[in-house]
Amino acid sequence: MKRQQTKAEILRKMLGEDRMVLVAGAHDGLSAKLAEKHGFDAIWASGLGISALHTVPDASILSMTEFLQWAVMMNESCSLPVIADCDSGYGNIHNVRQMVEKYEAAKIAGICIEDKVFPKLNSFDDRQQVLVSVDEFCAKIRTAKYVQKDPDFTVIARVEALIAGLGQEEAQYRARAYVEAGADAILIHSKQKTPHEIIEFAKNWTLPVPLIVVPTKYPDITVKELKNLGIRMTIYANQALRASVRAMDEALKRIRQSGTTQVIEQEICSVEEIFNLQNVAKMKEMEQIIYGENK
Ligand code: SPV
Ligand code: MG
Repeated sequence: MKRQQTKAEILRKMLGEDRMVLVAGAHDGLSAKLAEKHGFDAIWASGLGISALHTVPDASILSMTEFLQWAVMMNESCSLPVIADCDSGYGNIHNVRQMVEKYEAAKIAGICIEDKVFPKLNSFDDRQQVLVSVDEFCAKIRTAKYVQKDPDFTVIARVEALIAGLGQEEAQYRARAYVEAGADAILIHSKQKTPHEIIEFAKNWTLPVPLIVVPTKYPDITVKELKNLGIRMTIYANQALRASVRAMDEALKRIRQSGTTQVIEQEICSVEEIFNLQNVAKMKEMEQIIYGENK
């Protein structure tokens, strides 16, 4: 019998293909399952999303164990590989070691760490972003690569130089150093309202290591345009989160305004749809197998 591919293998293979890998940001099992339903290739266990669910800032407030717990929930809720957003690695190289051991043991397909200090701030926070030195971040990447047991486990290095306003040269310099340190892919992040920074970065990228983008602030760009720039993975990090907040907010407001749920009944999903997402059919199937027709 053919051995089933691991999720780490699936992710690594996708990153090696000449195509755009589409990743949906998720914040729990339900959002991960919906991303799978709509044909995304992988899940981004979003730090912003998991923090938002707990109504705390995306600023290293939750612990690594809490982030891991939610990534595991996503992993178990769908068959897609999960890339865990591991912020700045939850501390120094010793924290990175613990993190890689735990995430790998939990069958998370890959992790992403960013070159910011710990505790971090979300990239769109308007306060000054502080980066660690290239040497310090390279040591974290080398640690992650040294610690991983499965060669397919993916380590993504995220460059925040553009976010911190340090310019293209610094971004390229850092990205190259991170590749040298062993990164399997580079996530280049930008908070500009147009994709000009990403376009310039991608045009100057000559290494055979995949580039990843998160087009939150420059939403006009299409997958086709990103593909033409040589980008290999696009992460829609928080659209499902934002959509769900808007939908819940609207529904609750309208119930209070009108004193009945009838006004929104046609716009919200049915209880049956929830049952489907909960795999109730599987439960019934099990009863059939165990108890047969005439229980
Ligand atoms: C996240 O989803 O937590 C990310 C992407 O890291 S961003 O919010 O753009 O920093
Ligand atoms: Mg994050």
